[in-house]
Amino acid sequence: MTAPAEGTSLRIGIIGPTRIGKTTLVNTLLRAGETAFEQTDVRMRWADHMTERKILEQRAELEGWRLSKQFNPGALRGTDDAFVFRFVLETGFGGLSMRLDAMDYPGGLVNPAHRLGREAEWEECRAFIANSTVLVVPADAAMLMETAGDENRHHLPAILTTPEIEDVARDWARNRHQHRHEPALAIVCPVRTESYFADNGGRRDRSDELLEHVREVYRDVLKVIRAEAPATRIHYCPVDTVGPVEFLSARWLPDVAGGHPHFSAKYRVRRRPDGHPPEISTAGIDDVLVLLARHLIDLRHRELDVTARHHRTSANDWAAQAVQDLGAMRNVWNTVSGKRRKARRMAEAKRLEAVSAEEQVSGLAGQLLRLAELGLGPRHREL
Ligand SMILES: Nc1nc2c(ncn2[C@@H]2O[C@H](COP(=O)(O)OP(=O)(O)OP(=O)(O)O)[C@@H](O)[C@H]2O)c(=O)[nH]1
Ligand SMILES: [Mg+2]
Repeated sequence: MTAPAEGTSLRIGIIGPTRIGKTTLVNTLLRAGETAFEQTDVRMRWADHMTERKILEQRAELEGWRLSKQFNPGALRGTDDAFVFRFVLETGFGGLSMRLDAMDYPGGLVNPAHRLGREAEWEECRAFIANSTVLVVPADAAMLMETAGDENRHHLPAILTTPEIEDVARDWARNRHQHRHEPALAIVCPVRTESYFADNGGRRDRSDELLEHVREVYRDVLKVIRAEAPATRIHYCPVDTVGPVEFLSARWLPDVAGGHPHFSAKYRVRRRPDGHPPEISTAGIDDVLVLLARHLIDLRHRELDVTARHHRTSANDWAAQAVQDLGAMRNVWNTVSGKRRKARRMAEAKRLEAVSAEEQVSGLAGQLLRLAELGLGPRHREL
């Protein structure tokens, strides 16, 4: 089991190039985690002050957009240094919680041409991702959709760093395959999907097209996960992290250093029909949250089940020793020397430990059932 002992953390590995939306996704996840799952009491919250600070910084930027009515989906600052977001997932049962870490880093590190002098930093991030329980791959929906039929589309693998993502996904999948008794979870998350769904203020539903583009552009990433860890469940969860914005136009900007051109998209703000200022309105993020919560609680459930069985066997063994018939002489000796008393005491202690672990196992099973009943939204697919 790689599910952690007390005090250690489960990991979420996010792999994607610069400006794809990694930091925004982590922030959106936490914001959703604070309020989602009302029926289950499952919650996700920050676990340390540095994480709280990062989350509040991005929230302040988003609030600034709201107040100035200037939504600018390219304007949030990029990440300068690798940073581990630390979360707590409260299972909603008996005060049982799990620690969760997600590594965020400047996406420029993924591209070998942009990481000169920062190789050690990247190796650390790469190792974190490879050893993660869950792999998350954000994808830029606007870039996938708006470059279809464009002569510059052949730059997508270089811009989206899909070959580098494939390498990291291979390491992750090999690692998961070594723990194949555990379920393995990968989530592909297209972001900037506001213009391609009609469920969050958008006018047109182009979700089928988006799915096809993701399958096409990330084909080799999906292939390598399936080849190296065939039991992995690969989920597809498109997410709007902003909401009231609409793709307007895009152009290709030449690279000053002579590299591939850059895709630059413009968005307009959707006004609300009642004339009020637009509000941030996320969509699709609850699916990611439900999948993560189910997966992680499932891991803890399995781990506790093993512990409960172990305590139960041990309790039975001690109980058997307490009444074992070893012949008249040794029976008397074991009673006089206190051996039988000790065996009875141990049997009782182990029985209590088994009962407590069994209660937790059945409590978590109940939570898993409730999470399953919550279901997943209409945006979700399994790949
Ligand atoms: N409209 C819209 N904009 C998004 C979405 N997700 C991210 N963005 C914007 O895309 C820009 C880049 O997002 P980041 O989260 O900073 O990207 P990153 O992958 O962390 O980038 P680096 O830190 O450079 O690696 C930000 O200005 C976000 O506001 C989305 O779902 N919808
Ligand atoms: Mg970032």
